[in-house]
Amino acid sequence: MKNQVVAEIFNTIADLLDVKGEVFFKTRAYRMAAQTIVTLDEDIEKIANQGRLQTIPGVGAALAEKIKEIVTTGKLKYLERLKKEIPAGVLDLLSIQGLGPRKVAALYKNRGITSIAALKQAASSGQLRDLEGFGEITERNILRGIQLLEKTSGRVLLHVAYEDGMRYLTYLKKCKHITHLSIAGSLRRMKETIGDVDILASSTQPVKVMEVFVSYPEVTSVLAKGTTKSSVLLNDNLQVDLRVVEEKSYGAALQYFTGSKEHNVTLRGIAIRKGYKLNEYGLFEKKTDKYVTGKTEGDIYKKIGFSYIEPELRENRGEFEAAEKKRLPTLVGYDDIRGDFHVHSLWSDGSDSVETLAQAAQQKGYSFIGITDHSQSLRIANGLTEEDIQKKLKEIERLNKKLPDIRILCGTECDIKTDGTLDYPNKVLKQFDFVYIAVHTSFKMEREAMTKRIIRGMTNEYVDFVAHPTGRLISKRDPYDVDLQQLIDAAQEHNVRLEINAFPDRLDLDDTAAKLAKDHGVGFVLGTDSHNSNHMEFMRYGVATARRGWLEKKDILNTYSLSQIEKILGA
Ligand code: DGT
Ligand code: CA
Ligand code: CA
Repeated sequence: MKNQVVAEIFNTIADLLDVKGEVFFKTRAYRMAAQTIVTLDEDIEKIANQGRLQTIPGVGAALAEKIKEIVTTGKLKYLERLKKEIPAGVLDLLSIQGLGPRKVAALYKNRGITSIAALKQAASSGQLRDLEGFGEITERNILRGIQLLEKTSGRVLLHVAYEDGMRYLTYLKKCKHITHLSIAGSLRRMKETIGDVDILASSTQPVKVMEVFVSYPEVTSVLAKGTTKSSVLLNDNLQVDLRVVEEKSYGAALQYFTGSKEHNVTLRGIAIRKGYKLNEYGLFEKKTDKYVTGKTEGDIYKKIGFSYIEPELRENRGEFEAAEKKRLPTLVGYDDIRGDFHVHSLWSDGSDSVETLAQAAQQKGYSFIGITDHSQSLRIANGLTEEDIQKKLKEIERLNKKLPDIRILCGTECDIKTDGTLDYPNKVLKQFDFVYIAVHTSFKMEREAMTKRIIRGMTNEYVDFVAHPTGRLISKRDPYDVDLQQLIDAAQEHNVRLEINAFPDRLDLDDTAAKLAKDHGVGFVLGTDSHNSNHMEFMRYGVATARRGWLEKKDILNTYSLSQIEKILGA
């Protein structure tokens, strides 16, 4: 499918136009179209060949022409022209936290900076502070942003590795020499970023399995090929490792290669104290080296004296103690979710209609969907006026009659202003089925002011949930400075649920914050923050984060029955 190619070109155009200083609505059109195209189920080439491009939301005649050119020639002349105006490295600067198009343009035009390395050099030697709109603080922020980027470089977001890993598994499953097959490593633990994908197989014909492994069509280079271990690079540069073991070691190897390393080190220590030796081949008696068990993970944990520990818990964060006391949580399941609370529609900055979204939710087997468009002052996301809300409420009422198998809840993602007041008056807020509040502006406030701001928002009687409570974007933006403990206490006190936002670069609250909040009696909601119907798939990453935060079904409103939810929300 060329969808990814088209989307990438459109995003690059938008970036280039931004740096050039083009008007906002023009770049937005490219970004919206890219966002839609990349998540279409259908091949864009097929749509183009059938002359249906303009049926894609946000694609008009001009964009349709450009898509046609891309799918037929693989290139776009317009992009080539733009690229001649601005060197490639300049766009890299946009990935640094806090650097918007205007600052990037200034760095390029006034200082000739065309790479992250050059920027780092200039910022650390104090050469930027006298540039208009910059200062010593900007320099420090730039260095911090570069550091953040370096910290996660070489790692990919969970959803990228998950999709690659699942496609690879589907391919390997066809190999008849493989008896057992599983994802291992950080991907099995569903960590928020992934270094490389680990796959484990059992077979009596490892050589043949390796041959199949390296012949996968998405492989661009084979880094190593042996009889027990091979490594390849995929066309998106992600590394995948495969280990092949014997049947009797499969459970031990799965346990070992799932990690985390910290979990394994602790487990091995405990095994030794109990008279065993544990490695990737099995559990053995320490004195005699006699094989005790190794076929399944469950057997190994049991022999050492624990109940089974779910992969998402294997981070050495208290799971052994809990397992020993039989107090491990029964984690929320990936199939326990009955609906999505955080979905944007065409009314604000989403690219699908409420009806399309509701039908997609129904297809997923959901019993409800919460449509949460932005509030009035968030102009860049086309926030809704009070008048729009009346129309939206009417539309949802009509659709609820038309689609009796799914309940559409009319929500809002209402901005918290800097003083903690909300972007709609109470007489408007009370008309929604539920109210999310969120920070989308003035991220740089002082800790105390930011904490007060959000807590004041939570005290409003119509507020139900706080969306993406810390505002972080993985590898792109630090959380805003907020006292998490105070936020958690306020959530508990005012009976406001905190969101685990499932959008892959947010996952906010993160796993450790979620655990902390749970330990203080806070309830949760999951929301994908979808901007089109395909984004609803991201729910699994929200569930994963919840599981990594030790959350159970009862902690998460999305697992409740519709009638319970309606009762709780008064909807
Ligand atoms: P990643 O790839 O950085 O996202 O994280 P992992 O956890 O997938 O790490 P990776 O791919 O280096 O290794 C996979 C698993 O193998 C790891 O989770 C635990 C196990 N492992 C690797 N090296 C060691 C080690 O030195 N000691 C122990 N006990 N286990 C290890
Ligand atoms: Ca790995
Ligand atoms: Ca690995």
